[in-house]
Amino acid sequence: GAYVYDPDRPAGSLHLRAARVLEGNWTGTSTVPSHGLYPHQWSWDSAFIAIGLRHLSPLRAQTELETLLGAQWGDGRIPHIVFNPSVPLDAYFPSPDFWRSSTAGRAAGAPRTVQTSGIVQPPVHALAAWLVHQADPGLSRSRSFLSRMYPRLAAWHRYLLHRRDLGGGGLASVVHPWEQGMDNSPCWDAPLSRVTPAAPRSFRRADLDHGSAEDRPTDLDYGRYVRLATDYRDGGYADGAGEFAVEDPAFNALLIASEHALAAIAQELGAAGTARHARAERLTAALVERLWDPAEGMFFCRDVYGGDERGGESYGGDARDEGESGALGSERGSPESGALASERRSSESGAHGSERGSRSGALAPEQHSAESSAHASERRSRQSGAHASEQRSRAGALIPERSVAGLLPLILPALPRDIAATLVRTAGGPHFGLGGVARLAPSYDLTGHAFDPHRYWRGPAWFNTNWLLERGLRLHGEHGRAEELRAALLETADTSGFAEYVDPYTGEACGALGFSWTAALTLDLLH
Ligand code: 9WN
Repeated sequence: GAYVYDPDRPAGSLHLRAARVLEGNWTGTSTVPSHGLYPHQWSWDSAFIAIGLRHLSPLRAQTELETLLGAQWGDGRIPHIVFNPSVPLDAYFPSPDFWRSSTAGRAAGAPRTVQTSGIVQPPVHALAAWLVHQADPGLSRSRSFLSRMYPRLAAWHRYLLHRRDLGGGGLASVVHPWEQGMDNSPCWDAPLSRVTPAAPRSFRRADLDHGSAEDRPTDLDYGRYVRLATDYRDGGYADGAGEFAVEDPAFNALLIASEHALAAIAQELGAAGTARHARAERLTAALVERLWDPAEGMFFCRDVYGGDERGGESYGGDARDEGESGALGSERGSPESGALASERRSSESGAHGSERGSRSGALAPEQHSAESSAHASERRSRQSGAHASEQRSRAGALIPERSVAGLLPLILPALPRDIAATLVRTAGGPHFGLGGVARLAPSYDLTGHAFDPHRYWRGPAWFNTNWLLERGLRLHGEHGRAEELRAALLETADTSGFAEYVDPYTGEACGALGFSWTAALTLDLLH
């Protein structure tokens, strides 16, 4: 698809420079996040990229999502990486020979012809597909874009809401920090501390060839990432057997927002969207019930295996090792309050640990093939939707770390008004400094014990999370704050050279430059 340049925009404008970044990162069928550090296709990157690309070439935006969903597994999962076979194996770690999707993933229905990872990333895809459709409904209809995407997106949500309901409370769990997308967030420190790292010499990090070591996750983090991924692979990518399971507010909020989008897609295709909207509302209620902390005024992650016999150690124990800073409330400096504290107390007293049976999940038989009609999958998902609520839930424990993930449910239309108002206040308060000391919302608590303004997801500000906050502010009528954030995003994208992430105070560029989702979301904000 040819690029559509607006002749009214001056040459060299922000719009043009953002478009050039996407042009440079386009491979012919999809867009790399950045050629050096991330030379393949990434799942949630592609969703954000498509949202920007739709303003330049709706055809490319559709193709971006079609390529990704073309690598979907039979069980419904959308892999977090689709590998480009022409890129050398040692350009990125872990490479296809680590994941071995076409052999190790056979039982889970991994594709035979394309190599992928076996984990997932946040489900932004239905939202992206709907926004891409809206950019050029005529083209979309003429290519049957939505009717081809719908059954795949429905199978994807079904996978997450059933196979991944490891806590039994209706929400999806991530089984690896890479799945949530904020790889080294301090939220993972406690659950990761129970994972024995893989031997440092058993793998070679390619990321350090491109990124500075101070900005990237540590070797110890990588040892644990490798261990979790290896165990998952060696178990045939079957769900429910791993050591790590976390219910994350951002991952689930994106799933719910995408469920609303899927309802809109179903309606566009002539089916009823009401059941999906209703399910999205039920999920919003489950999110509030399981992850909202009224005293802290934000959402927290739930460590599904935290504080039970499986993990062995409850928070407050000393499961962490060599020089890792504590993720514990007692080391946090501030006294705990509210639900978080009582949650911890009950997990320490071992009140929740005996319900392991709920984790195996007696679910409806999976449909292994993508369905042919929107109506059929709508009906089936309604039927299977009944099963999740019949499971007993396990409590686990909330993780007392403030991540920007805990603000992102602001994107949800069915969020109770008082919760939305509280989130807006928390975003502007001392922990996130939005509209105050911070230029953009940091990935992690400015006052947190693990805060580092340059280390990846432990403090720097990212454009995708801030773009989501901007949307959430607008959705809940906070137009002034949204406008301010939009202006800050555009300015920072411009001055940082479309950086991967920035110092939240100064806007100084970190990580890769010419990063695709930064450019794509800039374009979206310009429209
Ligand atoms: C692991 C591609 C991805 C993003 C993630 C970001 C980073 C990969 C890595 O890059 O993760 O998936 O190698 O660090 O954390 O959010 O999707 O841009």
